[in-house]
Amino acid sequence: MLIKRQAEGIDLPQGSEITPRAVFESRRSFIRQMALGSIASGALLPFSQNAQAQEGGGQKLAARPNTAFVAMDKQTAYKDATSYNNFYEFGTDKADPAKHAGTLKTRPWTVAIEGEVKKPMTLDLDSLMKMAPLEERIYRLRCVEGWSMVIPWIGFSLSELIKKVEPTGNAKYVEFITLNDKKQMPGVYEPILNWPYTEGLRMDEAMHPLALLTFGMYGEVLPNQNGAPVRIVLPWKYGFKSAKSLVKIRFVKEQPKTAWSLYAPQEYGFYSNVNPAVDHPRWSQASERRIGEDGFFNRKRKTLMYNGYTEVAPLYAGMDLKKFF
Ligand SMILES: Nc1nc2c(c(=O)[nH]1)N[C@H]1C(S)=C(S)[C@@H](COP(=O)(O)O)O[C@H]1N2
Ligand SMILES: [Mo]
Repeated sequence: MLIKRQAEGIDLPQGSEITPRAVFESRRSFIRQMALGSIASGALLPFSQNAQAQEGGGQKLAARPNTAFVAMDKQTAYKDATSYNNFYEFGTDKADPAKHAGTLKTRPWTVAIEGEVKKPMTLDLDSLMKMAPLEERIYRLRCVEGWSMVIPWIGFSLSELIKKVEPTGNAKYVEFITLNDKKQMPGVYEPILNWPYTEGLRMDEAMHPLALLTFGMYGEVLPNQNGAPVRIVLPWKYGFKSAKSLVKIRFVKEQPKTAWSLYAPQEYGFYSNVNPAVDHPRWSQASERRIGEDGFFNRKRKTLMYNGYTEVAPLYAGMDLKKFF
């Protein structure tokens, strides 16, 4: 997230709009060669390229690939996905989470499921992970700041958990509450956000099969900087909705307050669906930079409605998406 303290231009997308002539020329020759077929297009080789995305040497986590949820884009390199992060509890620089999240103790860990449910429960991590079979799904994730990644996540649909706790008729929203512990998280000494970091979804959004309760990535358990030991991943929404290191999932009647909308309500709405037609008040959302692809030949790509996950459109039928941003 871009914090306003950093205003004065440095928080705007940098570099890629300015194209020196030499780069422009070589790009043209590159495009010509592409057209002649002498350079293979990465977009046509997702699997061979993806084999190079690699893993990190963490604890392995087995999962069955779910081919119904496979972004065909080239995967982000493991190294990039684990060294360029937003996790403000560990600092606001992109490199901070990888540097500082080593102090996060991810076991023992419990997640409390409470509120408007017939079966409230507090589960340890192993019981939570056994609620449904683990799947690998390759999702794009698009940060509100204008960059994106493509990551092979491991988890199962949040709906699997929701069905087991049996929400009551009063459950209209789900609130996600994350760990707030000064001893483990140096960033929470800074009063940037109203800790704990919280997020939320409307019930029908939470039940959408795309919403992934996530325990791993790249064949391994989640690295701490990516939200270990359990997070949510919502690929059609801006990245900040995908809350990391969850400790509580609460079913509620009213739309919950969320950390970023409390911080700047005019900038970060409750829905925060990826939408290239609705700009952030301080920058355009029409395009994005794919992390790891910002070399000479890569132009910014167009941001897609719902980040390309148009199957969620019925959830928002009839809503004014400028108003409910
Ligand atoms: N608890 C918590 N969750 C968080 C954040 C955070 O600061 N704290 N940052 C969010 C933002 S802005 C983004 S873009 C994604 C980044 O996830 P990644 O680092 O795994 O790519 O995590 C989201 N989840
Ligand atoms: Mo983000």
